[in-house]
Amino acid sequence: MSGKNKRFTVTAALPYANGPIHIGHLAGVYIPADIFSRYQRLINNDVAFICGSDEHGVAISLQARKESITPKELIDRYDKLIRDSFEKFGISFDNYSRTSREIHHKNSIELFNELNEKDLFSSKTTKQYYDTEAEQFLADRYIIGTCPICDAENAYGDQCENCGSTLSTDELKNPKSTISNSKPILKDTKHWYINLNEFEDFIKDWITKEHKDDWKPNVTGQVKSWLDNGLKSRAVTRDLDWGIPINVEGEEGKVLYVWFEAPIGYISSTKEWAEKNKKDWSKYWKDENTKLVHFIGKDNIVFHCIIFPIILKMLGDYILPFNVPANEFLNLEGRKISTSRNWAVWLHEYLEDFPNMQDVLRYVLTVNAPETKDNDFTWKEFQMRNNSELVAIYGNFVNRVLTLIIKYYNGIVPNPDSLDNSNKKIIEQAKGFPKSIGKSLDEFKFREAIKSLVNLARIGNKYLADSEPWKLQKSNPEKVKEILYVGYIIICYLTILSEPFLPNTAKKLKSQLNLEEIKNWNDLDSLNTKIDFSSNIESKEVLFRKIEDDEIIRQIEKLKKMSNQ
Ligand code: B3M
Ligand code: ZN
Repeated sequence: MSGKNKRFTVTAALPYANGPIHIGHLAGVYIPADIFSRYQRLINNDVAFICGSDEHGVAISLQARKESITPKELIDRYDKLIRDSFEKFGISFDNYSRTSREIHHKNSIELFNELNEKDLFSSKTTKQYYDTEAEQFLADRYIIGTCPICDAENAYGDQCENCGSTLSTDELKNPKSTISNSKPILKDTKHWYINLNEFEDFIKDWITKEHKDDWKPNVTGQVKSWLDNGLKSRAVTRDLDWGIPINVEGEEGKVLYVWFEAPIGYISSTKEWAEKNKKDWSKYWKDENTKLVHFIGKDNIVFHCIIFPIILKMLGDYILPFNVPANEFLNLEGRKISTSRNWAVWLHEYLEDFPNMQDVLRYVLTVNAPETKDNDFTWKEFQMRNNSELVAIYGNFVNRVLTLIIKYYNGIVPNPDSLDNSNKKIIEQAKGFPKSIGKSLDEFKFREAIKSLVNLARIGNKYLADSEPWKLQKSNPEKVKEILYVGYIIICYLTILSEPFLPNTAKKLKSQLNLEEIKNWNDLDSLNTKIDFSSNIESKEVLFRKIEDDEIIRQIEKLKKMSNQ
């Protein structure tokens, strides 16, 4: 466990406000970011957990055009849906902003002008693809063609969804406009460029040397392949009618490239939070003692490990990311999750279909997270993990101990005068879990951490089965007191250590066990002084209910029906 009042700025990728949140987003980004932030707060560290809706870019304009509404109407609808579903799911952002807000427009333009006035951009006129029918330049997703890397058809101008490569429009073969389907012409236009190539050595030293051991290999590997191909200059402006205008005399119609300003959105959202909470935002972005951690999916690695760090470096007095623990992708029932093909489990629909079962989805998406390779979510496994792990191990252990305490002692936790060596050993074992789980979380190993948590419940179950207190009630009541005291202590550890992963379950248990006194993990060191041996524990509804086959069949049928539409 780190702790001792460190400061973290934790960012989670700003979701595009052009569609709902699905389980791939949760598994890849938002659940690990939330677990990490909750954990750091629980060991007394200062955390700014920052996010917001990403509301510019061609992805927004295209979806609005598809739905025959304005981009503003689109982002207002999805910003609200996304914000509400995160809130109901319990992602504990300190601030969730949106890049259409004035504070971000102002902040982005200030930083663009600062770099422009330092002459750190090169502005040049080049030939860009232009659609003569739609009478507009074709940036990013306004153009498709054959991917120069993997030859996949329908690669976008900025990214190939097949091989994940980040592209520039002029690299596409057989380009076609996604607006009019016509073959575009080349036309002169002026843009502002960052010469990434000038920072190649900086990136190489910073990531492949300084962070070769503490960054995940899937991240450093992707950065290395980018470096092997050589960094090129990239435009930070676009000819678009939707975005943040650069307000340069004679250059009307030019906006900031969404990937230039969206990461700056983390800073804008921090400023907004700091203003509301009377904090100094610069402590979270300019103080060398602050650790900046970006939670993202693998398709955003280049922007968070190369382009944004170079922008921060150019600005001069900003901190660089301490870690970027990017996850791989989550598939669904063996197929890639796809918003356009409606092949997804949407968070807002899950919350309706499985009310008050946020922790079950948190659990399954953590224990099965695509941390080092793409992974698959199936409804069958969702049911199996809930029934055989949460119900049968975690819930069963807690229920058996509390039922016996209520039955034998009317809910008053027994407080034996002494413990025999075997019982002392079990408690010592439980005492080791905060450190081991904390180490896994400090290293962004969330699967390992949550498996260790369930292991603690397994140890409790085995301890109870081996001790069989129900057989000793008459012959050795003192021994029964020891056993149920030890069982209760294990439940206390399980409860407090569950808070980052299963916050709703932890909250229920803390209230049932009168453990509200325990505010953080360090309080576990003086657990006995925090236990109220005078108040009764009452029996409450079970922590986790069984999920029946018909619920899963319904979900699979719904998925197939929705995707055939
Ligand atoms: N809006 C998410 C994506 O690429 C993108 C992240 C921005 S983080 C600054 O799907
Ligand atoms: Zn490709």
